[in-house]
Amino acid sequence: MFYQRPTLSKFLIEHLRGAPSEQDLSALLVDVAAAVKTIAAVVAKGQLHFRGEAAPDRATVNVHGEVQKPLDVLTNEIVLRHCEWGGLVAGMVSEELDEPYPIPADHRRGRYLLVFDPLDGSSNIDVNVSVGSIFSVLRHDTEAPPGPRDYLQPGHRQIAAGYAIYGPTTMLVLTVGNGTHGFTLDREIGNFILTHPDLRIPSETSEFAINTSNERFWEPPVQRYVGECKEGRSGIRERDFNMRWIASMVAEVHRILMRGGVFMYPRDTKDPKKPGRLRLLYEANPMALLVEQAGGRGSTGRGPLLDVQPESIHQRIPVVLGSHEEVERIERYHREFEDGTDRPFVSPLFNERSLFRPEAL
Ligand code: AFP
Repeated sequence: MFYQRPTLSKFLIEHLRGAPSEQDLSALLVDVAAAVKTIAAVVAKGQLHFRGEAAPDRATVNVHGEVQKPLDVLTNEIVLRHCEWGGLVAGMVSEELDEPYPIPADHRRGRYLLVFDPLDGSSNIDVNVSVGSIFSVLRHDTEAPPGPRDYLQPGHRQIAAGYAIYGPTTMLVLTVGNGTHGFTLDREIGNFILTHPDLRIPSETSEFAINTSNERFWEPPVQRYVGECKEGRSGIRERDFNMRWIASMVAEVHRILMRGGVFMYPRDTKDPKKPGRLRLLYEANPMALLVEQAGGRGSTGRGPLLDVQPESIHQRIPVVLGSHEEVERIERYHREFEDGTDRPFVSPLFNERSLFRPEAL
């Protein structure tokens, strides 16, 4: 029966029993789950949330110069309120806040740093497509209040990471360092139930996700990889591929955890000032940890995402993650591009590959 499946709390107690120093981690993740339940309720109301009047059109702008939707601001508040009071975190960084959030003086500070994107994919809110929240937990072992530099830890220093996806069902997918596990919100009892233990990403896939409207801005190794996928069985991959693009990273990563695939938001020349669109601390790092804990791989295209030393709290980074074999192939194409050995695949002479395919000779 459903009641025999572990709840989130039971799972955390069992998985953190051997780490007495992480009992606070269990409590923090329960607070994050409570914030997620509140956000799920707000997101599910859609326009009803504004009690009949039109959604407020006061546009605010976040640190990235992006227009903030009312829900961006509200969901940010929800996470801050749920996580600031418990004496578990020393400070927080949010995509929606220019600077790190200090814990109010009337609350005790804890030993963790919470870094989050409260509503990822929010440009999909108005069209009722799945959106999500992404979070990452880092350690802060000193009594002093954290400064910006305390958050600049490489992804392999995360002690927990996860996302919520607000779709037909609300799910919480997380890792505390021993596998990636999925919980489904049972609204009748208001609890997250373990429904997807030990998720594993197939190492091989025939499905890729990328915003192909940026194709002319991609670097040659990405153009090469996507071009081969599009050639399908008529090209060197000798099998057809499927493409998806939801424009909601949480939904793309969730699909990859459920059935494999590769997600790319690579470096492009569209805006030379930006090395990528996605943020390292609260999008790329938590997703890369979840994917690698499920047997996949997270990369910048040129190296492991989890090894990147952050330089600023809102730093952007190129992202390639998913099925191990495909990510390794994309990394190889970047190496071959850098050392010039990819020429036979990209020179104009060979662009018309049909002239040089064995069966065509
Ligand atoms: P928003 O939160 O502004 O909707 O951005 C979502 C996102 O950061 C990520 O979730 C998507 O994968 C990516 O941007 C979509 O980017 P494009 O709109 O350029 O396709």
